[in-house]
Amino acid sequence: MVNEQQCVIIGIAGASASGKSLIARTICDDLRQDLGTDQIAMITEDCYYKDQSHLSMEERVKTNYDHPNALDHELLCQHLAALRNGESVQVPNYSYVEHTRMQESTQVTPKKVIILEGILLLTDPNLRQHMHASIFMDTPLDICLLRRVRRDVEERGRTMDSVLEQYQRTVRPMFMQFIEPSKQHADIIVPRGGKNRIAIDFLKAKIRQLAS
Ligand code: UZR
Ligand code: MG
Repeated sequence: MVNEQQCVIIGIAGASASGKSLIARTICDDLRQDLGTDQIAMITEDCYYKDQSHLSMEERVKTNYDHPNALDHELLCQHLAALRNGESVQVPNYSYVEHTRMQESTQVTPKKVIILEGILLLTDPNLRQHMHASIFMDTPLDICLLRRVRRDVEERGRTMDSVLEQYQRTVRPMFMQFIEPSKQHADIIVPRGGKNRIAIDFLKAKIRQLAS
């Protein structure tokens, strides 16, 4: 737990396609109306996948993206420390199609509230130290898989075969090894998914209180 009141950091973790981005976006959109448009930002752990521009496409496809080592958590920690210190940061842009960091980045200025979302956020003690509260999306895995197939084919340039192969090879085993055990670190566990309205309202109320 951190004590500084000027920047409230909330972490949302859970399986791939469990509704993390949806709940984070909903909370951000709703809170923007009360806190002011410029007072809340969402940061996605996916932006911190390591740069792989030095690798061939063939090699990039083999990377285990569901393992903590695929992520540059150190850079994310540095960015959180900077934001808490009142400094702006450049969040890398990541391409799921190219499987690497893009040239451009997105500037994030210091905010009252930062909502972090990502599969492996709660596995890292250094990241957990930055969070005022942490949430785990406990959506049933069959629902996550259904949503993942549709999303990765429609939005992330994949074939059905590649999504299913990746699911069996890394997504499910790494969920069991790293993500599910990280649930023990969450303050709140949200069942059913990103449209759980009561959970959203409770979280909004708590964030408002922390930010006031
Ligand atoms: P969310 N991922 C890729 O498939 N390719 C990449 O280049 C980077 C990430 C996937 C990753 C993980 N893994 O399951 C998912 N695989 O993105 C996390 N396999 O994103 O939480 O939005 O589902
Ligand atoms: Mg997401």
